[in-house]
Amino acid sequence: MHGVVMVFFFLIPSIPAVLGNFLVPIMIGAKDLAFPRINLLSWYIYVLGGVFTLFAALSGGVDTGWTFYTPYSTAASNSHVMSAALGVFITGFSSILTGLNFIVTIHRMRAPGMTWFRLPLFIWAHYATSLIMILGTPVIAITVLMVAAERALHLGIFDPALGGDPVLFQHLFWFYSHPAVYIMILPAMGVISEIVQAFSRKNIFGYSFIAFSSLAIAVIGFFVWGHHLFVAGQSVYAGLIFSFISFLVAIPSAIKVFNWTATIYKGSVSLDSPMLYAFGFIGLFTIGGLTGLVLATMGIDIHVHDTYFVVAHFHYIMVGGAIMGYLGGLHYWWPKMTGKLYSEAWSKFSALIVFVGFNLTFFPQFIAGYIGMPRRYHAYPPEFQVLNVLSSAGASILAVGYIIPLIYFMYSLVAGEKAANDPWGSRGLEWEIPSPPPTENFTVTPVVTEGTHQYVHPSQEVGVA
Ligand SMILES: [Cu+2]
Repeated sequence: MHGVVMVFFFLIPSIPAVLGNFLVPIMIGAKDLAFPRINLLSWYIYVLGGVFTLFAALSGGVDTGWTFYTPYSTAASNSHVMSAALGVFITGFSSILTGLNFIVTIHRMRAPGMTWFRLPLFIWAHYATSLIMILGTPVIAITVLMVAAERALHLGIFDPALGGDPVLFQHLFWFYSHPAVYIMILPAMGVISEIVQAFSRKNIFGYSFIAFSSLAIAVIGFFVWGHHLFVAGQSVYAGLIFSFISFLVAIPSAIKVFNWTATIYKGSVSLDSPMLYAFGFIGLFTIGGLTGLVLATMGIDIHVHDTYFVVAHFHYIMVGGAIMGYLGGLHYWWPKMTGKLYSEAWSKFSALIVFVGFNLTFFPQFIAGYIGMPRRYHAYPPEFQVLNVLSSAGASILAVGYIIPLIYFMYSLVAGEKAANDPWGSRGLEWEIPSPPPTENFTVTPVVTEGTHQYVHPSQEVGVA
């Protein structure tokens, strides 16, 4: 249930729904998304799906794991698979409608002068994410529908006794769920591109490489799903090809990491809390990405398959990457969204706590997994005890790191100082309108003459507006 809730109801919507809905129109100089009512509809659909899945969680849970693998999910033993799967099915439409809304908005609603190559990199990231949402989400929706149909009607899609194939489910599931990793990480990458420029006082190094690497990740991401089936009886030749293509995804990801680093290099870097999260993202995402290459290597994957090594790897991507990006973005745009400032000292402190707690939680799991601790077991031999205690201690510290922002953000809403239009001294359309922005964002449609983050070198700065 942790996996179902976190993947489908938190990580996938977190940045697009919270930051994207707010920022996509502003950043391109538009009054709102192209279809505001469909946007509201996608919120209601999300809530409805959440109700079904929460019902499954509260009434006993699902014992299949978040992946709903057959034959567990089609066996009659656990009745809550139906409502959990229905929740995922319903919420999928929220993703599809949001992706559609973003794509139409970015194509049709850009202000005069906002050409494709002046778009903020946050927008490119959301454009690439939207493509995956539209192309991938229908597949997971149909797949969970087939599981439900199989359970109810015994059609023989996945049940070998009726002529079905349980591995077919894994193909369908990962055809969506690998690209879904990029639905979760690409928006975070977009956030990091914005933060790195703003807090290094430099325009991005290699704009078009970052923009196109988002599209490359979205496209290549659809051809790597077989790396989840290395031990599922897939042919060695198919495995080799999926392994090779998985290695290819590392290229656009590495392009981003190198370009962010080159942007920071010789920049006028200030270590405000959004930038601390960006540093966290770059380091932790790199560890997550490199261990992804380890897992994409077939021989090693057979050794560490279904161990805590995998758990550690994807949490470095999902938490070290996506959530670091989400928190960084939330801290960066909070003054814009609410018109209120929060405590800089507390936010730096909690960013540090999150970083320490995160690493203490998940780094020991690399070791535990490598020496053989399997996933999804509640009990383990004594030699894994120390590593598990470290993980539990880390998780407690991480929880503190998440609770502190909850407190100072709420405090800032009530008693925070008023935020100026541009509290960070950033350059971009969202920083030229009041905080919080008025309804329909702009009183006059802006005319765009340059890209975002065009900073002047301090020696040429005439005065601060
Ligand atoms: Cu994958």
